Amino acid sequence: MSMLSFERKYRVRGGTLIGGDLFDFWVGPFYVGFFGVTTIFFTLLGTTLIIYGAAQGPTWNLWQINIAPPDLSYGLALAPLLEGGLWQLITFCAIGAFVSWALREVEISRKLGIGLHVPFAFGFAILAYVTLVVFRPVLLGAWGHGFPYGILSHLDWVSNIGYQYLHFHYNPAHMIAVTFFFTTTLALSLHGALILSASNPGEGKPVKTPEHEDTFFRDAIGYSIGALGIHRLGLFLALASGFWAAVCIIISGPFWTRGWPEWWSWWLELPIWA
Ligand code: UQ1
Repeated sequence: MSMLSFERKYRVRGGTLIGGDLFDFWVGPFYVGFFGVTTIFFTLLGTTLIIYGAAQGPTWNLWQINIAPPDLSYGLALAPLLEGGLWQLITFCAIGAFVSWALREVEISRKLGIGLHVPFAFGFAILAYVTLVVFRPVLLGAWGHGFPYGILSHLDWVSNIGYQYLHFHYNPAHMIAVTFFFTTTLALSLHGALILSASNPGEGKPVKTPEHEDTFFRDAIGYSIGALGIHRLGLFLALASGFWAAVCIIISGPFWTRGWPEWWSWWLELPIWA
């Protein structure tokens, strides 16, 4: 079915989570919906606040612009606008925009009658962000534990947190997260390469079939996970990356305050060495 007649068939009302027919329409190619409106609202407000924050100085250098969270002394209270209050409002807008976008994905999926895998996957990205700027600061008792909004400043924050725990690569959850991130790139490079290889057999030759794809891996390693399986594996690896990334930072501080290398003392203290 051509895309044009497909869209005519599926662009029907219904599937909304809230508001019934209100905002249940398209603008050009884009579905709007109640959550499209809230996405635009939070995005425009948040972006305006970022620009207002940048305008307070001291620089317009894109790399150096920084909007910092409140001082630790403010705890979990609201701070004055120019002393971290902007960061708090921007964080609120960011979460509002991300969650709105996820719910708009849910509405589109419901209209199409497909699964909710896409908003579910995006939910893990939201979880990772909210872990950094809400869950961990709340557990530590101050918004000041959130990361600053700036290109270089957020890198400095990550570096400082790393040194605070002496050597972050000894964080076991960080090890698991890094392993999942790398395995995700391995899986997608294998998958992308395999699909392109079957689709490009050489000029004038017919495109090859999924049997060819299976056979390549059976010949190479004695096992093929299958055309659907590789996508299940890919989604799992990517979600596990984000999940363990969230775990590795939420345990740093709230559940482990010393250097991460020291965590491994449990190994040296095993009775088997005695
Ligand atoms: C695979 O087995 C497979 O099934 C045919 C694919 O689908 C097209 C793939 O993309 C890949 C990469 C594999 C190989 C993966 C494993 C885990 C054996």
